[in-house]
Amino acid sequence: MKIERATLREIPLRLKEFFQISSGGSQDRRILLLTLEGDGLQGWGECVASADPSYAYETTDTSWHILTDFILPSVVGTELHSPEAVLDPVWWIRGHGMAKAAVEMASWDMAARADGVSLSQKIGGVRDRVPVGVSVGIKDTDEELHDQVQGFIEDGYARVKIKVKPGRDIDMLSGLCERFPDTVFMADANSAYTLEDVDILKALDPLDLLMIEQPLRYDDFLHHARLQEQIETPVCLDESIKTEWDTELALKLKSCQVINIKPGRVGGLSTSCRIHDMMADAGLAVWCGGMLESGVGRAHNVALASLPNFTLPGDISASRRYWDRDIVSPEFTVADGHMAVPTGPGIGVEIDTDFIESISTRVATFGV
Ligand code: OSB
Ligand code: MG
Repeated sequence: MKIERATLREIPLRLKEFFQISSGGSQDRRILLLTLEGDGLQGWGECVASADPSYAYETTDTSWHILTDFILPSVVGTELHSPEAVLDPVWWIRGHGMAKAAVEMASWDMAARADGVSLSQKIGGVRDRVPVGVSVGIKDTDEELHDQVQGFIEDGYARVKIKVKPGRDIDMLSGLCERFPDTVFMADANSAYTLEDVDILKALDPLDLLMIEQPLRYDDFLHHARLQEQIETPVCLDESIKTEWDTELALKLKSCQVINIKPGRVGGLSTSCRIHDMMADAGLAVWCGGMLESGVGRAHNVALASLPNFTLPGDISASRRYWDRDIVSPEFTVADGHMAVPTGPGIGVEIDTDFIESISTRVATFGV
């Protein structure tokens, strides 16, 4: 199968509400969508970069640059022997995993469609529905937070992740655990603490949180290991894990007990599967994170989360948690703490191309 053509589009999508994390926040997402075409087939991918570099160094604009100036001109016109190999022509590009992932994931979708199987089947998924949770941004008041959490509990999410930062941590989380004693909570600090804050993080032990995600620096492994020695709550790494080599290092150093795999962060589904396997071999669980994706990215995430070792609920929420109108149909929904894995060919959802074209702010096309 040859990759005859690639189309990259930027679309603005407005979140229903501002999403605040310790390092930044956003409401107006600028999402890049990639379509690969060849042999009468299409494959879709989404780039998870944010508009600003507050989560990772990549942004919507760096991704556009790397994709249009380097990756797409080299990949279009090549033979797609396997989805893993699609990026071989640009093996020399360092980093930029989010830009690369858009291409890699679109090629998996295309390859699954070529075989007439769902993406989940193509990558070895074993579940027809996956446990899902929700990620709640930082709120100024406990009242606001409790109201929102109450709503998500009513929606049936299997666990609730709370964004934390210094000053919005111990008291806020204690209040939540007291008010909602039957709910499984976890926290995500997006690197807001240092090892000097160990007493704050230790004080969370009695709350029995499912885990604490990325408490320390985005690029740190050693201090996370030192921290894990001193606290009971399992440490989960997000930002720190960009490759399988990062995973090897984290396992060797015992920097974490859990990894949040985001295919869009680690360069795609092939690396995601390898990290999944490495963690399974180490006897450690993984879960699928989210980057406030549109329905295209969400469809990839749900397929990934159907692999055997994704035993913990993912940050894979219903379309209506994010958007007034998603770009796929049917929209993703949650029932009984689970989301159904699409069964149609490839990512298995219908993509609303008319809507996408009508809102695109820029388009770049490569190939005939
Ligand atoms: O740290 O997991 C994170 C969103 C944007 C950037 C970073 C993170 C998040 C989330 C949202 O937590 C998860 C979702 O997509 O629902
Ligand atoms: Mg995170």
